[in-house]
Amino acid sequence: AWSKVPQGPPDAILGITEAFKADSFKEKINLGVGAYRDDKGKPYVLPSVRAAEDKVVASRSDKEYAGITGIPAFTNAAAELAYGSGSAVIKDDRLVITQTISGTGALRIGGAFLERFYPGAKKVYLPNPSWANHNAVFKDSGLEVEKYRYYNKDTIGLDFEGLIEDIKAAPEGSIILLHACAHNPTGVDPTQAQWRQISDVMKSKGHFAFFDMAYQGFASGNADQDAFAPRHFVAEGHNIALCQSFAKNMGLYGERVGAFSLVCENAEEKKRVESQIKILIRPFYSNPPIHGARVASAIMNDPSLNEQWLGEVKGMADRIIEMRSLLRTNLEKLGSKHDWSHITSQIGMFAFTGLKPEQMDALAKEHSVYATKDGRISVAGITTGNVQRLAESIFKVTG
Ligand code: PLP
Ligand code: TYF
Repeated sequence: AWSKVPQGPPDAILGITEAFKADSFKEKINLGVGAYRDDKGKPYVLPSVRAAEDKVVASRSDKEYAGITGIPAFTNAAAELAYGSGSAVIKDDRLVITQTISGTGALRIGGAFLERFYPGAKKVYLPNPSWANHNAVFKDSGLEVEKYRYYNKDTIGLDFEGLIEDIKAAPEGSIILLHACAHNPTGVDPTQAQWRQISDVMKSKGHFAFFDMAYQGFASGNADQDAFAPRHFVAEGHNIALCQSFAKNMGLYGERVGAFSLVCENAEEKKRVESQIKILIRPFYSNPPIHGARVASAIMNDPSLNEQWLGEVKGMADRIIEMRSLLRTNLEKLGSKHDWSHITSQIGMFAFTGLKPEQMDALAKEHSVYATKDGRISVAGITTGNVQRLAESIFKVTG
């Protein structure tokens, strides 16, 4: 039956892990996939997650199905984390929120809801560049995908004028995808002043803001600060969509814990929208997995565990900031004549080095340093033990 099925290409990001594994060099460095590592280069399970997991196991809960929209104790806490405790949209009962299969699942449910119900053109504008999977998720949801200018190659920074021009030029009522913080892959975020302008322009055009927040807490180390953009949009009257992932900030990657929410006009609209979200999810997977959501819920609903967790998120964010700084100073010490200030000004898990595809190839072939061709490196893969060899390798391929 499948004789006509063509061979597909491997995933650009996950393929790097394969190449890394195949390399026998002892000091090889994997800066491909965006997953946090400790300073020994090992995956890190947060102590707060271990403690919450112990609580969940000790509770000897049954394994009954959750409802279609997941575990309420989890989604309620996720909403407070994203929108702020005491947020008006929660109090006014106009927020629809559902548990999802991590951030990707949130995007996919959001895509499907827009495809079915968005009253305007079924076209979503992504920043250029964006997380590679955005394109695939929205296309598979039946939406058209367009780009708006975001990154300026020459400044290795934000092309703010281009962004505003493109958002202004998009037809009224367009769907605009925004990375809430720690833009992947560039690590370049708008400032708060720029977010305010983006909000104003989008309001004047009647655009719909669709936020992807995969790194809350991971960018600055402060979860409230990282949620500035979606909270500001809501305060300005935007009825936003929001995707949340707990993969990075709780290190729950494979547990697939996330949420999708929609701010509605009022409680009556919320009820209608919620009913359709359920109808949409039911044939997808009926209801979400429970274990990871129970763990996240145990953390967020216990004040002391919650405080511990926020401290651990800050610890991860701080280690990344320190590695950025070490990489930059090592490059400068080697006498590199390039300006590496973007390595420390960028934010979040990734640095967009500005290295060309040929230079990335040379890094892999000659130095066993693996990362994506676009020049993105996962700073979370840098350690005090490998940063010097990394700097030397980058220095050698960039001259
Ligand atoms: N959105 C962005 C921008 C991401 O970088 C990621 C993960 O790398 C995700 C969403 C979703 O990840 P997950 O499905 O593991 O939560
Ligand atoms: O490194 C990145 O940008 C992500 C990592 O299910 C990732 O693509 C890998 C698997 C997955 C979600 C995100």
